[in-house]
Amino acid sequence: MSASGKPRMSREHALRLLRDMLRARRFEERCVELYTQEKIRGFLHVCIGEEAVGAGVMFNLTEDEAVVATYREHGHALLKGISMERVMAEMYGKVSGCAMGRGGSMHLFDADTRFFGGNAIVGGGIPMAVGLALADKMQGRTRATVCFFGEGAASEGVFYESLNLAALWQLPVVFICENNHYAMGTPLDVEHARGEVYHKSEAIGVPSERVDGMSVVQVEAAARNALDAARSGKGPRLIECDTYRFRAHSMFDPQLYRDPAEVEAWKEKDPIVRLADWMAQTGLIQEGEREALEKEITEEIDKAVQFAENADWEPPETLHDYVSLPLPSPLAPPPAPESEPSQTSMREAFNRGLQEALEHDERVFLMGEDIGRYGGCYAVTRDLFAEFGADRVRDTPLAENGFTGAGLGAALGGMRPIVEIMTVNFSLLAMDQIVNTAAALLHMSGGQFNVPVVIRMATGAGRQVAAQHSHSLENWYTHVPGLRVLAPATVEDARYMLWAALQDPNPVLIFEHVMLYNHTAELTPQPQGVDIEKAAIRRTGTDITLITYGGSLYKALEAAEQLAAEGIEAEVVDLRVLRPLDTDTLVESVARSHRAVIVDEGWKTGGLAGEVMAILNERAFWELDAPLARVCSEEVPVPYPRHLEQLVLPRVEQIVEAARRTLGEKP
Ligand SMILES: Cc1ncc(C[n+]2csc(CCOP(=O)(O)OP(=O)(O)O)c2C)c(N)n1
Ligand SMILES: [Mg+2]
Repeated sequence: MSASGKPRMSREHALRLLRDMLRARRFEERCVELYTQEKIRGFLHVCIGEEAVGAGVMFNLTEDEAVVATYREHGHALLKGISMERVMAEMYGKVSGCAMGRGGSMHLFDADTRFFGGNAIVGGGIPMAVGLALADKMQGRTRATVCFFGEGAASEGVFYESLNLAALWQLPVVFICENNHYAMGTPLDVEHARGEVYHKSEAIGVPSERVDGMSVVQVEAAARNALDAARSGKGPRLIECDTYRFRAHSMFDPQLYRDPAEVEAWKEKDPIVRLADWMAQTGLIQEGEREALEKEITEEIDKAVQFAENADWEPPETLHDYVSLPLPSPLAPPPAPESEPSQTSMREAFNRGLQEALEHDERVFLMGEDIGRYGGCYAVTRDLFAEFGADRVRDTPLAENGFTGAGLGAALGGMRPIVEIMTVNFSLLAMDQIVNTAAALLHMSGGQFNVPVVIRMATGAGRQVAAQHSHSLENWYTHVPGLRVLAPATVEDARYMLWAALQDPNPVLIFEHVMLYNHTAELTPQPQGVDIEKAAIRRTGTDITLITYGGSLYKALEAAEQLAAEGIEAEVVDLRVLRPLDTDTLVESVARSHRAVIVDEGWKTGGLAGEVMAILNERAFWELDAPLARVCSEEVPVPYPRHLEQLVLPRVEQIVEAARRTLGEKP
């Protein structure tokens, strides 16, 4: 603003803002047409009416500053610098699109311009932006990350969790709330008890302001200040842009919830008309220039449509590409393996793995609740805070979805975060980030964004902590393509799997059974490390195969000893890697023994044991001499009293009995 209070702006500056808004507007108008022609399918959410926000914010961004957006992000994607051709091809679902056509309208991505999506989970991108900013701060970079979301997202818990993290850690992130007064058909006064989002963020500790989002000049000025603050180490900022969408929420929306007169009233504030009129009045735009601009944009759109029309569909053969990236082969050996065998508890083994990773890879940091000052709720991270400090052993507030999302954002930003979630029951609060984002991102982005995050958590029952701390839900994660799921059950795996997991370019979940933390055995040094791809045969035998993992391994081994006393030699296979399953080892073992019992602390219905049985049915049916059997937990929430808890869990005598029964069956 000039001293007189009137905006002062160069001709180029104003022309670019006008051009940017017009590009977004005309592009989306064409998309609406193409939608009615069924060239574009799925959900289509246009931001027509809201262009001043994207244009104003993007104006001052540098190419390497990251943007995280929503499903209403065509304008943001174009203005961040993705070519219109690639965006349009993505709208068509063609392989030349900016996400290989796999994402469509709601999932635009581009690694070159650091456009991280396109996120169709309302609020889902907010912690990712926090993590990207955290990675920049930890790596000493002075750039900002920008995160767009609607006022609807500001009702989600993850909004509060993420802003709190950004404020606590003073991260260089600028939050842009596009308050368009509706979340689908829900008006602002039904969404929020107090409609101004900036009050909420201010209360959290993020300096915030509200601007007229129909004025690109005001948005741009506010964004410039916020970006400067973020870049200069002053921490996060939030700008709430008061704006309005002129069209329906999506193409399926008959707009029953709002009065057409209200829409017309807002159209009077059209940000494009407003800027263009002002430019005409002040002589910043000359006769004929607007027409020339429109013509240039129409030509660009025509070209983009032509490009999309001519582009190819992804061939079916590459459907499975980029579900996961391959592991490096060979894996690098651990940098500091033990030199001598020694009696070691699983807890110590995990701790040493973490210590080694922190010491030998400066990108590694730990993040989670009570992992630092408290030493970890199961004391796995004990002493690491004292050795590595608060930055690298980072205590978080109680915010599973927020800090897990920040972890994957930090992984995208070049770090190697190890996120600890206290127990698998609590990980359900973070499932959105793990399943909807971390696991899907690589495929959804057409191979552009992999998420090398490691997430550790305790699992299992046996400590009388009842129904909300005791379940074995790891098999829920084994359902999800894109994740690697590990279940170390020996001291060697506990000690060395982490180093391998950190080399995985994909998200890895490590499940640590609570009853194994005190399990102590001689740790045999593994100078080459351990693999994270194969199951392990922990005991050989040819009469029957007992297949298990995690906390049930030692029950299966004990059952095998009891069976041996009866002259039955059981082979015990430790799955170790729950996804992707090493089916070859299972099939080979069953081909030798012809009988199998699967032992799984999860519930039977929909569980991992059933999956293993199905695989053996598909791949080893003709090797079997008896029906497969399984021993799982009783189908009840785990109760508190010890006698009942023990009754729920797989017991050695049940395994022995199942094996005997299986051996008694005649083909
Ligand atoms: C977690 C989640 N809940 C519900 C939806 C369905 N949904 C999609 S958009 C939307 C409204 C979001 O409103 P807002 O955040 O204000 O963004 P706007 O659409 O207004 O730009 C809803 C409820 C979703 N995609 N994700
Ligand atoms: Mg909204």
